[in-house]
Amino acid sequence: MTAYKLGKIAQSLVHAGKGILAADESSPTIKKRFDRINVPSSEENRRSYREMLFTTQGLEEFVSGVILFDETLRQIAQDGTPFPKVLTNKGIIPGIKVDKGAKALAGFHSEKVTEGLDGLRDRLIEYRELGAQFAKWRAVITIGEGIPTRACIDANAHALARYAALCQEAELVPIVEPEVLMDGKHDIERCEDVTTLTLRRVFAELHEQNVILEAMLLKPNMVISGKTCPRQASVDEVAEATVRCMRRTVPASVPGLVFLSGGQSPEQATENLNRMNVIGQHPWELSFSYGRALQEPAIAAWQGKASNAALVQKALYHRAKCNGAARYGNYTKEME
Ligand code: 5MM
Repeated sequence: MTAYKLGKIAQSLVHAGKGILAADESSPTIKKRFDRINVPSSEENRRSYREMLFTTQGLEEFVSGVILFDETLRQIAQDGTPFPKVLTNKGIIPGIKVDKGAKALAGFHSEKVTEGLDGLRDRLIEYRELGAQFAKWRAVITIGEGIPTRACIDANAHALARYAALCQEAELVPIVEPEVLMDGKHDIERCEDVTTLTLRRVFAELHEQNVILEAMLLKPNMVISGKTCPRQASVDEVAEATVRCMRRTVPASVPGLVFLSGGQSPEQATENLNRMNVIGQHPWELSFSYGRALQEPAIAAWQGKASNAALVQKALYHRAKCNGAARYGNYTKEME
């Protein structure tokens, strides 16, 4: 496949009015989500919950792609259809999380580096055969006293670039996700400084590793106040700071930015995305790749009961629709 064709997939993922559903929670993360509603994280519960999400009627109006976890990519719907086929039948592009998680960075306190490069070339070939058309790798940068260190940012940026190059070689569109966490009491200015430095280092490494920018997507955090910062920045401040930071760091040849929600409430994540699109003309599409901000109300509606399937799907459809409107800057609180 040519870079041109990979670029077309990247463009389809950021098609007007649509974004990505991140349903790639690893086993420990999905367990945390299920624990909150007292539902055991068995393989069947994970399968049936995700089948409800993927078979939501009309999801394809607002969702261009779904990121899956290794287990989910191999699972099948009740009628025997493999999940990747369930999605492509609806015109939704299946993707796969390929990193092996953020692990302690040796020699540094409380910082992490994402692992998973060993054997990645072979895994990517298998994922493509199973139907994935794009991939995702998440790096985690923590803000705190004296951190992040330059060494942590550089180690993660290098791994992200090596992953992205391998994806393009295997004919998968890489989503590059350097997440600066919103945990902590830092203010929005500190988040902007750290996000700016992180993205500068990521794009320098992508360049070094010959990654084709037209054939990838960036999944950044928004520039936002730390969760426990006494002064929470307004929607206008978040939108302005995020757009400014992205304009200073992300080349115009990248087709789209698919923001993560990072622990924002579903409404807050929609409102912030909407405001950025209201600000207007950008060199890239500004879209979403939300996990919690799309799924929180759906999981709450489920409570582990198959009889709640219609409520789960209604909740997911609603959030997807609101974010679809935010892609145009057309979201209003009345939609809630
Ligand atoms: C859905 O969660 C993804 C996988 O996380 P783990 O590897 O920790 O299980 C995660 O990468 C997610 O795609 C991003 O963090 C965006 O999700 P949010 O909830 O922040 O929008």
